[in-house]
Amino acid sequence: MQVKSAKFIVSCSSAKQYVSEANKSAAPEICVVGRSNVGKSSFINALTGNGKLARTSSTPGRTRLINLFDVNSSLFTLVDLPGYGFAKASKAEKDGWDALIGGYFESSRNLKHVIVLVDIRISPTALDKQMLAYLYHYALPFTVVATKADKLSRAQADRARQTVASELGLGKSNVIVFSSVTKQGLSEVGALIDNALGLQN
Ligand SMILES: Nc1nc2c(ncn2[C@@H]2O[C@H](COP(=O)(O)OP(=O)(O)OP(=O)(O)O)[C@@H](O)[C@H]2O)c(=O)[nH]1
Ligand SMILES: [Mg+2]
Repeated sequence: MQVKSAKFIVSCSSAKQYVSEANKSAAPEICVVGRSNVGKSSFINALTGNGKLARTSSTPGRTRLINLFDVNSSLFTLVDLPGYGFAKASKAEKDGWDALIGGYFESSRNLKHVIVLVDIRISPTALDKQMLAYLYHYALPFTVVATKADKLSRAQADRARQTVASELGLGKSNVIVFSSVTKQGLSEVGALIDNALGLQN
């Protein structure tokens, strides 16, 4: 998969709004989930080769809406979800995010694959495990991408990949080592998306 064009479509503040937007297109969807500040928006920018497409921030909890991006003129829609587990969020904010994320998974009809981002330096949290349990429950195919690998040496990253995989009960091959800074892992993610979309590669 080579990204030729990537465009922001719309931000949705409710699952209802997402449904009405999604109904306008038959494009398959790939979504990105993960803990707040893990690097979801940076991942989308790295993948699309557009550093300014998704808004990134060093302040956790930046993305508060469901953001839709068109890739290669309806080849697929990339979905940037708000991060979970932002410790400083109020109860009302947390409930709002849960409703948005849960509402998205329950109403998405064209979702082909979920990319679960974890920080390669941090053992997956209870919330990451809960997310995986949720994805198994709904039989949604997913792959774990361990990002920020540029913060570790190659050897450390390889060990960390093993830790992340075993913590989540996955084989090592189900965890892609990635960095939005160095673009390490980009071709593996591209191949994964090709597969998810049923494209030849
Ligand atoms: N070194 C390094 N920093 C990264 C990487 N990915 C993201 N970051 C940094 O991590 C911070 C958070 O990145 P975002 O992409 O905004 O994270 P997010 O998951 O979208 O965050 P929320 O929308 O708040 O949930 C920013 O300061 C990024 O520059 C990476 O691969 N390597
Ligand atoms: Mg974000």
